[in-house]
Parts: sequence; C-alpha cells; structure tokens
Amino acid sequence: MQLLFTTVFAAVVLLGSAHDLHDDQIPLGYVRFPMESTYRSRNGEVTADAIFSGITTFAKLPWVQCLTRESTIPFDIAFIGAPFDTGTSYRPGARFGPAGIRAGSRRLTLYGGYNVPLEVNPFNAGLSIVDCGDIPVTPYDNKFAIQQIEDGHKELLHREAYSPLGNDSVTGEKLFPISIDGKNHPRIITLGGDHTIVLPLLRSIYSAYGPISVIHFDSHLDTWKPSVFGGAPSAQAAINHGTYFYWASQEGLISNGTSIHGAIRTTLSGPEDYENDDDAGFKRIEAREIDTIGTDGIIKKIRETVGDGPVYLSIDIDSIDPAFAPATGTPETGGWSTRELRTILRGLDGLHIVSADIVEVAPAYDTNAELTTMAAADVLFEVLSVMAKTPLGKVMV
Ligand SMILES: [Mn+2]
Repeated sequence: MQLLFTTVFAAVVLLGSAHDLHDDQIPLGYVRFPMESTYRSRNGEVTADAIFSGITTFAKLPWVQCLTRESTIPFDIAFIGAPFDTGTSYRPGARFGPAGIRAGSRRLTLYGGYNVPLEVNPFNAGLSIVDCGDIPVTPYDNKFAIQQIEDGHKELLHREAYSPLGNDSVTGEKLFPISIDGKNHPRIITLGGDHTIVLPLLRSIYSAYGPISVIHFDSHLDTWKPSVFGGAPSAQAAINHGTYFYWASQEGLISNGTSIHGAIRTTLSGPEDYENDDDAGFKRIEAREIDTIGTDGIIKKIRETVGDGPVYLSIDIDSIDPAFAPATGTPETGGWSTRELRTILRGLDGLHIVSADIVEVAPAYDTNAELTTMAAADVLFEVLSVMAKTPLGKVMV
C-alpha cells in the first residue's frame, strides 16, 4: 500500500512538474529581463550567444509571444511580422519577408549596435525592445488576412509603453503623449509582407493617433484607383499593393498635405495619376532628384512637409535600386543606393515617428549574399535609432 501510494504520488508529482515546465517554458531566458542588453560579451569569446547561432529574432532581440501568453510583458518598441503577399501584382514571395529580414539582421549587434552618426545605441538606450514574432495571417482569404493584421497591430499598439515619457531633454519640462487618446503607446515596427498590409496598419494607427502624416519611400505611388490598378474583378481585388493608399485616403486615415512619397520613379498610366496622387494627399520626391538636390535637399523637403506632428513611416525596399536590393516584388531601376536611403532616414532624427514598416522584401529573389535582407535590416537599424532618440511626447503649451 505504501509502495502504491508512493508510486502514484511520484507519478502525480512528475505529471505536475511536466505541466509546470510547459506553463513556465520561456523560449529564451533573457525574455525574463527585457532591459538586459542583447550584447553582453566583452571578451570576444565565441559562445552560444554568438550572432550566427541560436534562434533568429530581429537583431537577436528577445522573442516575446506578445499576442499570446506573454501578452503582459511590456515594451517600448516591438518588431512584428505580417507575412502576407496575396495582394501583389508581379513577383510573389514577400510572405517570407519577416523571416528573411530577421536573418539579414543577425549581424546588427555584432559590435554592440552603437550608431556612430546618430550617436545612440538603440539596443542600450534604456528601452524595452522585443521581437513579437508574426501576426497569424491566412494565405487563403485576403479580406480575413487584412482584418487579422489590423487586429494584431492594434492589440500591440493599444498597450501602455514600458518606459514613462519623462521630460524634454532640452527644457526639462514634462512630456505628454501625442496620441489622440492621451495614452503613451509603444511603437510597432512591422516586417512585411507586400505593401497591402499598410491599409490595416493605418487603420490601427488611426485608432490611436487620428489622421496621420505619412512618409512613404517607394518607387511606386500606391495611390492608384482600383479601376486603374487591378481592381476591376471584385471588391477583394480592389484592395491590393498598388491601391491601399487610395483606400486609406478615402477612409480619412492620411493627413492630407503633410504626407510625402520619396524615391518615386514608376511609369504611369498617364499624367492624371499624379492628379489622383495629389487628391490622396501626397507630395512627391522623384528618385532622380537625388542628382539635383541631394540627400540634404530631400531631407529638407520631407521635414518641411510633415512638420513636428505624429508621423507614420512606410518603406518599400524597392525604393532602393535593385543593384542593392534585388529581392522585391516590383523592382524598378534608377533608385537610391542603400547608403543614400540610410542617410535620408537619419535625416528624420527628431521627428515623432509613431510606428513604421518595411515591405516587399521577397527573399527568394535575393542573391546568396543576402543583399536585400541585409539592406532591409540595416535600414530598420536607422529607423530604430531615430525612434530611440525621440520620445513620443510633447510639452504642453
Ligand atoms: Mn513599390
């Protein structure tokens, strides 16, 4: 009897502990310490922490299952994937973008992550920065997928940021949130996905900030009317990666007149596409303007257009020339170099970028040197650095 009891007891304990293990299982130990620097080794030792080993998250940031059981872990900036590519007109494959960009980002903290021109280490700036994995996205139903992306983004955006806003670094005055709901929201950096995902992302942004100024780097306008760009067959076909800004404008999600495209060089259905683009609320910087006004002139135009209000930043990897970033859905030659785009992004230092995305990275078309995914990751390093320097707050007047 004693033996039977002991056996049963032992079995219960074993089952119990197995169950506890499962409940307590955390994918990477450092998730428990979201403030801990991702770069710890000072002696150059190659360990299990080496950048080429282990599970791949963006820049080896802690993986947090933000949308499921670790939904209470707070953060200031979250990376989230939106693996959707069924709104694309030419080369599909951006559903593998999030995984590819993460692979291209492994090297970001190799030397510690200090951004020399911006004089900041975003990974060590006191912010909680995490990789939330991917939003679940169905490849079978675009309408449903677009709703999933909006819901997933909102779920993250509407939390409270981990770090308090603090005070203005110059005047020392207390900062207040710039959101319309008065909350200090975290920032979300979305890894696309084709560009269609920006419609649900802007719907989410609108729910926290109202109509938003958009900085959009792309070789294409993406404000096309569905009747011009693939939308004739059905209501579902009308929402695609060339029309999402048309719909966002129709829905009042974009701040008209304080939004701007950069790197435009697409052919058009005709000059009237630009009139339609004006109606959608955008100013334009052509890719070729880099030869006349340079990166300084481009930065100036952008800053004059968006002012100091809340800004959403959307980066199509095809803004970069296919010589540097070939793996994309609709490549256009005559674009900017990776260096030029990175310089322009650093020129956004001080703007209130509330969230951002990079889209149209389709790794299957990349070189085996991972040019495109590396470019995408490095571009996001600049975005992350700019975000880390400027809190999303303003002084009350
Ligand atoms: Mn494009």
